[in-house]
Amino acid sequence: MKLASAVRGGDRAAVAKAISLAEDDPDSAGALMRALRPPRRAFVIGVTGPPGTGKSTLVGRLIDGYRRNGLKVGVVAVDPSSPITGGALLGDRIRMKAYSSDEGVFIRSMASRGWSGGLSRAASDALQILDSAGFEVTILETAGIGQADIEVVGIAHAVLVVLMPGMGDDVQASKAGLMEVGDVYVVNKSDLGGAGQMVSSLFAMLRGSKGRSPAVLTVSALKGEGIDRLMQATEAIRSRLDDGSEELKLRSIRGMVVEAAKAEAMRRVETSSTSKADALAKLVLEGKISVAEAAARLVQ
Ligand SMILES: Nc1nc2c(ncn2[C@@H]2O[C@H](COP(=O)(O)OP(=O)(O)O)[C@@H](O)[C@H]2O)c(=O)[nH]1
Ligand SMILES: [Mg+2]
Repeated sequence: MKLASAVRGGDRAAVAKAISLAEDDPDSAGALMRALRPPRRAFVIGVTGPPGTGKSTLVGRLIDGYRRNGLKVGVVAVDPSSPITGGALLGDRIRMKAYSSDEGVFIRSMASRGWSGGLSRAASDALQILDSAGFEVTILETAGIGQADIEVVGIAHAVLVVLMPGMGDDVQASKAGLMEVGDVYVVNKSDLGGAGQMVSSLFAMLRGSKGRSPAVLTVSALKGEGIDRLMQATEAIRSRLDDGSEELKLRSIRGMVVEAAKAEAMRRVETSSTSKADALAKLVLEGKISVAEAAARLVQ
């Protein structure tokens, strides 16, 4: 496949085209994804957290840090359609401009449109495309509003949850699962004060999650403070990957398989003929099979 080999050759236009396919045309994207090599090289960082906490600003710092280390960085930012972060979209564009002359950086924004219709699969595909194109670090930024936004960062080797001072109650009240996914909890905007209190309430909340000991760091993405320690934390995870940690590799690939499977199941439901659904419904009506069994057969 021509597009696949152009992507593998690192052709930027091909990468952009391939990601558009992943967003707009699941069928062709499926063929492309099969033609690409299985993911294996890139270190995948997931960045999530409520809107406005400074995720995009922090991603900019990570890009700078990894570029300084000589690594190529690809970013997929899923912008929430919520008007609260309208400014972030503009911010992303400005940042995109700043990197447009650096061949070692590729940034792509996707509109979330409420995550319906397999956007998490599109994001997962985009990360694999960037991997195939030779980006050594890939970053997925999603706004941690709903479960789907947060779940998708499960495809990352390292998950950063970005919060800011004064958010303790919001995080505690949210059922979205931010407290379960993080490898590193970043209290950003330390320049505003109140970060210490936020760190204490984070530790209190994390005490409940057994068997996990995520790091908690304070940074100011705006001022560039604490970024070295954050880089050390992510680099410690990346070195486990380089040491061949199969557990870590499996975790990311398992996440990608699950995202692709969810999208595939949805596609099968949507494209299944009404006659097949009708036939299954009839079997349920006749008491021959359960609804659950009919559902399983529908996606088979
Ligand atoms: N004071 C302060 N503001 C910050 C910091 N990091 C980001 N911001 C600001 O917070 C706003 C939201 O940042 P953005 O990165 O777009 O947040 P996102 O929605 O989480 O991606 C912007 O106005 C940033 O300039 C920080 O460390 N300190
Ligand atoms: Mg953002």
